[in-house]
Amino acid sequence: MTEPANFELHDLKPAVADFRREVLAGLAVSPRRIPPKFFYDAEGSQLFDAITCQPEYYPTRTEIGLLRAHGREIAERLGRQAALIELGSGSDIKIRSLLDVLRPAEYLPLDISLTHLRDSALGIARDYPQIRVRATCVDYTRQFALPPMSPEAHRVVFYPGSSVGNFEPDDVRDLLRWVAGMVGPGGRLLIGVDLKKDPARLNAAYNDAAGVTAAFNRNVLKRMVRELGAQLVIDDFVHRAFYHEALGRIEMHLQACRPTRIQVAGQIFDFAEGEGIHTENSYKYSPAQFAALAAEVGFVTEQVWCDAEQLFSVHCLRV
Ligand code: AVJ
Repeated sequence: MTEPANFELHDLKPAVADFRREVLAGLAVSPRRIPPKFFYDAEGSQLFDAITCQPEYYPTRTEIGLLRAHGREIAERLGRQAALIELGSGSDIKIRSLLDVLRPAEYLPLDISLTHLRDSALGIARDYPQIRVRATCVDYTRQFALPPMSPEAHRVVFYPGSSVGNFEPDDVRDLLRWVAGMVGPGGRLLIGVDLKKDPARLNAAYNDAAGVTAAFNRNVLKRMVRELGAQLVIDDFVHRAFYHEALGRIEMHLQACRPTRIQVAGQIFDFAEGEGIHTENSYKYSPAQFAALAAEVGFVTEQVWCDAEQLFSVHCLRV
């Protein structure tokens, strides 16, 4: 099928060499770690989509509920004639509900997962022929140049899904500072942030009964086999996820359930039983905590929407 005229794709996808370098560096330190951005190859993005449908995983459906319930108010806050930039373009439903009320001239989705990005951005270009879709496959945790957009359009950055929770407290300031520059005067940041809550609820969300989160976590090992030719025994690693209340974060690990070894790129990494690889942190915030953090880098909180159960929040910020 030919691509629609209002669609373009910029491919700044990280090379396999970047994955290899970060895996080797992360396995060489103690405790061992692999950054969560490497979950999202084609299979990982599919597994993540499956997570969002699990009954225990409340964030996605709660955020969609907030965007729908407050769509008109959100559109008024964000203003019309905007260029809409989406970081980590995830769920189609979220962005479509925003596009329906915002009707921007341009939509710029950024995502690290190429196939996922292309499929979703192409679908949007076809369904919204008046919107210019400029998709960029990129690791947005590093500095890069945005594709050109009309200078007069005021900019809205949409950062859904509480992906901001993946950043360490120190790094989150750098990220928000960079986003503030992208938003600019007159622009807005609309960001979804998962809330602190009963640990039992959090633990359940990252330990779904169907085992989808476990498969998502272990996919990074499969990816090492597929892309780096690693030799390892997947079944020697089990999924561990728990809420660390003092640090306010979910931690995910791949823990060796027996002594085992990973060979990759000519190097050998031995694991004692119980030793693990730290694969993800997902920080949770209270609305006030997040507003204070954003204020540190110059954001003003205009409005925060939360659901009745206080599970999830959507913040509208300006610089
Ligand atoms: C996409 C980072 C927001 O932390 O909830 C879901 C990723 N990891 N289940 C999250 C994830 C395990 C998700 N974020």
